[in-house]
Amino acid sequence: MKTPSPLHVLLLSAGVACSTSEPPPANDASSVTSDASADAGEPDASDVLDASAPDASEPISGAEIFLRDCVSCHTIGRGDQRGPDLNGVTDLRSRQWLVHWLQDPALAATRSPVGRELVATWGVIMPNPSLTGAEIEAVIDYMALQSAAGPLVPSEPVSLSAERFEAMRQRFFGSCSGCHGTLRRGATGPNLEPARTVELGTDALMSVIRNGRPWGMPSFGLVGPLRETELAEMAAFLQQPVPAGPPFTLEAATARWTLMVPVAERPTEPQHTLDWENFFGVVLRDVRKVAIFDGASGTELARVDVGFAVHILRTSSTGRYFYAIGRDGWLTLIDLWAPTPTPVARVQGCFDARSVEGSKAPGYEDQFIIEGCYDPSQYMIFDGLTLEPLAVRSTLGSAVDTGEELNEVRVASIIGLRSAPAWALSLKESGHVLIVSYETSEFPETRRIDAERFLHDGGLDSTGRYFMVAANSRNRMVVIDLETQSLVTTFETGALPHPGRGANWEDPSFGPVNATVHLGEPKLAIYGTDPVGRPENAWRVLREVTLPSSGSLFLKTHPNSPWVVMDMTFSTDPALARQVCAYSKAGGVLDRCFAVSDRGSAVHPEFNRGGTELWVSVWDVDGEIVVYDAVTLVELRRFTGLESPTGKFNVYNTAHDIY
Ligand code: DHE
Repeated sequence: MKTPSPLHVLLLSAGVACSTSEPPPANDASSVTSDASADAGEPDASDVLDASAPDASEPISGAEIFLRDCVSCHTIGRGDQRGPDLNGVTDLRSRQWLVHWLQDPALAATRSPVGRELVATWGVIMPNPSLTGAEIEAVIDYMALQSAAGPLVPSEPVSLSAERFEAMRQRFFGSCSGCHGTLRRGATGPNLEPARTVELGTDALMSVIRNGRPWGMPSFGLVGPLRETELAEMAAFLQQPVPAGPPFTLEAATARWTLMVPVAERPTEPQHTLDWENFFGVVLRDVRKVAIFDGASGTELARVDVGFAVHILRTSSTGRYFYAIGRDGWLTLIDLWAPTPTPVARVQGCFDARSVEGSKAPGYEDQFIIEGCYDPSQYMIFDGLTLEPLAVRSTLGSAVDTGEELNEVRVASIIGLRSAPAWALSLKESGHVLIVSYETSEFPETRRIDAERFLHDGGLDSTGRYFMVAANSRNRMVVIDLETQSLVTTFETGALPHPGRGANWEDPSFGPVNATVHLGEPKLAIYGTDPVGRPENAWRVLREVTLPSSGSLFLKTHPNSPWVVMDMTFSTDPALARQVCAYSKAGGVLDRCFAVSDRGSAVHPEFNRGGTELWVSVWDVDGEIVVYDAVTLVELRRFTGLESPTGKFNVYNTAHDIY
């Protein structure tokens, strides 16, 4: 192997790096012959899959390469998967064609008629397996031999002790359940219940987990956290029935609630002279901490311990408090008026959570907090100043489209309305937007708006009236009118839209617009948001801009910056994952993409309060925050020594929904 990353090239479409090697012959479609053995030595029979374990000192065999890199998408004799069944492929294509294809699929896909046809049929260019010449010969020999020997039967799953089953359950919870669901029914990622995983088989599961896939699945075996021995254990775990999770009650939350600083002991005005509305909270994802920076001086003011793999921060309506939500459901309230930012209360509302929001309606500022849970399917409401648990409700219900009763309905994004004392909750599996009122202590659910299944992340338009949320595995954006509390429309943008909170600006031709980037294709899609002033443009894609890669997570802008800036964090090309791109609002074009660092991945652009600085995280164990001038995009400074910095949240912009 030339590199440790056999599947590290993406490639849904444009922006694919080109190679200089020769393309397949132009007449390859007609040159398909049965010449598999013509110019290669006879394969060794031990290359068929049930061969005994390999000797580490021996070169890797064709069978091993196939199992390691190819079975995630292909079978031999067991039907098409993500890619075609390769049974008899060596009879169908010439050896020369296969060699060219395996050397550089992107080049072969553009230059050869068969390649073009394959891309049109399968909708994706095969990732480059990065094989040496000898490995290519070996894998072609193996495909011929296995086709002759009969269907490739998946390996038996390894047996799991109760202890290893529990370890894999925890691993799944930590790394996989966010996309595939705690009950493995699928959402952003596909269904992983036994009916499907047993059919896929041990080898295919191991290969996908090890190498990732171009449409957003990380390569967990190559970049962590799974070790090679754990791949087999995870593949075995996934083929077993899904373990049911226990409930999480209000009493359980109350038992886990700690009030460190009672309200009466908190200051009534800021205990420092700093511009606390320009503080940034930076998530240090893997070390359970949030770093708080003074945006003006760049000084790190505090590092606060919060939950396991802390996910995001939100601010209270006034901005005085940061709310930190961890994937383990722990919620921490941090007081920014204390002499140094200090945690003042902590509580756990469920086992697995992603979202949190405060009460924002006039007269209710900072009074209540809601936590949206992934597991169990519920939300919990707390007192906004003490975190005392007040109410818990299940979100279980039926799907908007099929009416099927669901046993998992996770809470994704939450918006605090300003026009009414209520929150809007995106219910992922069922496809509803739920309106929960905090006008009375019963916290009634006042509306359940039918929207679209698999709701995920979203934000407001510049007026605050419309909530635009991605139904990402439906490739659509959903628009909710928060004033009438009803669905406006849904519209398609591209493969797996992922806007974060989106970005609002004035397009010179189209008026007020918002936009999303995509996990599944290299595209920025820009759509109109003004149904009153520009009804002809509202809720339709007006501009599509091609990015160098898919795998984007977030985009941001600020009224004072000429740029909309976006990342490509989950690009399978590590060089592109380190870049961000800047779209010119005035020019209507992608102006530039640039590397933020020589390591890790660039993630989550965020502006300072005045819109004069742009902050970007370098997500790496040896991570950084890189600060740019928000007009010139010249680097101003770098904060180093940060472990796995991901999201960062400016107090003023978060409190006032400026993005
Ligand atoms: Fe997030 C927002 C869920 C993985 C960083 N993420 C959100 C929201 C949801 C969500 C529902 C919207 C919250 C809201 O607005 O109320 N995130 C999930 C997942 O289910 C998923 C895909 C997988 C998982 O296992 O958690 C996931 N998220 C990640 C990451 O891996 C990221 C990049 C790094 C990390 O630290 O976890 C990440 N998510 C973020 C950030 C936001 C976010 C920074 C807030 C964006 C903003 O600008 O407000």
